[in-house]
Amino acid sequence: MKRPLRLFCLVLPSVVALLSAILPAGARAADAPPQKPNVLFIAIDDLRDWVGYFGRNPQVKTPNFDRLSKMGVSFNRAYCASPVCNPSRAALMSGLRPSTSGVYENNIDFRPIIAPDKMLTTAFRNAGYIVQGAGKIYHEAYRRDSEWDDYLQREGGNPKVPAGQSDGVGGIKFAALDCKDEDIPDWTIADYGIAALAKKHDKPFFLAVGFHKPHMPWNVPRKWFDLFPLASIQLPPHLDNDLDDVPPAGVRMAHPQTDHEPMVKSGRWKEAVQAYLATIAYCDMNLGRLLDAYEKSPERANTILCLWSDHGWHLGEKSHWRKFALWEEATRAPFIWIVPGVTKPGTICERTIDYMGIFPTLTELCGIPTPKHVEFESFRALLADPTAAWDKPAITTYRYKNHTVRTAGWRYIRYANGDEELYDETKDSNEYVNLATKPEFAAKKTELAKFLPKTDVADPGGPAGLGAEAGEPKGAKKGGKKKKAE
Ligand SMILES: [Ca+2]
Repeated sequence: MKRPLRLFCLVLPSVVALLSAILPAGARAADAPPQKPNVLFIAIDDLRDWVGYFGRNPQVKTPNFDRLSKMGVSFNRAYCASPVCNPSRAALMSGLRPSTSGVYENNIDFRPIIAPDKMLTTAFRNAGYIVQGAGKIYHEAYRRDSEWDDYLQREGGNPKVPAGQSDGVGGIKFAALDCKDEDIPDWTIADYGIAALAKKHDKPFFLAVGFHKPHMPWNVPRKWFDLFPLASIQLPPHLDNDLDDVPPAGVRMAHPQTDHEPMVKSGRWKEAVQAYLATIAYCDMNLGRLLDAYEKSPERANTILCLWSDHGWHLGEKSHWRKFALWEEATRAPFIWIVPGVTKPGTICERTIDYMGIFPTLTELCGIPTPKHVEFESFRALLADPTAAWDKPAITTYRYKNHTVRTAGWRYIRYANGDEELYDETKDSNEYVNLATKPEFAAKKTELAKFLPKTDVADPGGPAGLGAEAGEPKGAKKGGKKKKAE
């Protein structure tokens, strides 16, 4: 660079700074850096890959998820850090994996373990954002109001199933109700988001809206059930003997005797599927109300939207129900982003995404320093170009030392006792055939095992969950975290 030009470049920033300081606000607006982007952060509870864009279940009715999907980038292979509400959410919000924090289960209160200053909310507040929320962002009982500038305090309770009416089969709770959409807390939670989006803000905002549905109980107004006539309900693809080649630690996770066997015996499996579909449709309606507000928002052009569900759900696949497992149904979840100026409408990303990337991606997009403790890296490049190179697998952990590694083509599971599963996703997307015992796949297992977490903090809640049941070596060292399970 020639000397006069270089001198000019050195002096220019000082001149700009000086002018900014002396000119009135209106005069320098054109030169001012754009305001940091706002964030609409939408959490869904227990919504598996039964959303239109996945093409996984043709029965689903999700017009508003589909509408959102057409507005931004939808991820086909996004995986939670843990297939359980509290550990999934604590990890996503803190940037610390369950195997690092020891927050493995719902009964482990993360608050004494992970300080508020580690949290995504704190990173945004420190950057000058107004941070507000409603509904379920963290597992309900563990919310810290001190993390938020404002939080919806009264969202109401779920309507009750009338006496004498069946409320489901065992622990799988479902019933069509004669109530109104407004009677369910998610309506009020959406209202909070709608009101916040309608306001003009003088500071950038981080607005978190956490819907409870389709978490159980699957109790929503009857009209949502009527969208899915029982006679038309298809059971999810499954093999009755699918667990035959699953090792003992995996069978313990499936525990068919708890939910699946009673469900089959009751003859109500299709009713349960209908109820989950109905509850997803109810959730979709509230998402639509929120999207209307987002599209009308005065700050729409500068507002990022990030939607995630905390994990997936089984409805009888592998004779398993609920989350609490390391297979595709429990670990994969809907994940959709709109980033003004970055994402292209209606694009699908096939790369494997680990939810641990949410924190650093949001901070990067908003020009906020990513705290050092955050364990993963930003996937901003995939938001800009969903086909960009990306070779990071997604890791999911359930209880102490049980992990799964998901790459584009493979799933590898290793339980605490050393039991393993391996699935070739290109040929077997239902994960029916466990290849882990076949010698010709030894090298593939070794390759995938390299991605397993290097740290496995002992379960602070006591016995190391399935690890212990599955024959964890006696005398395994307990970590320093002393919090008792509640
Ligand atoms: Ca099988």
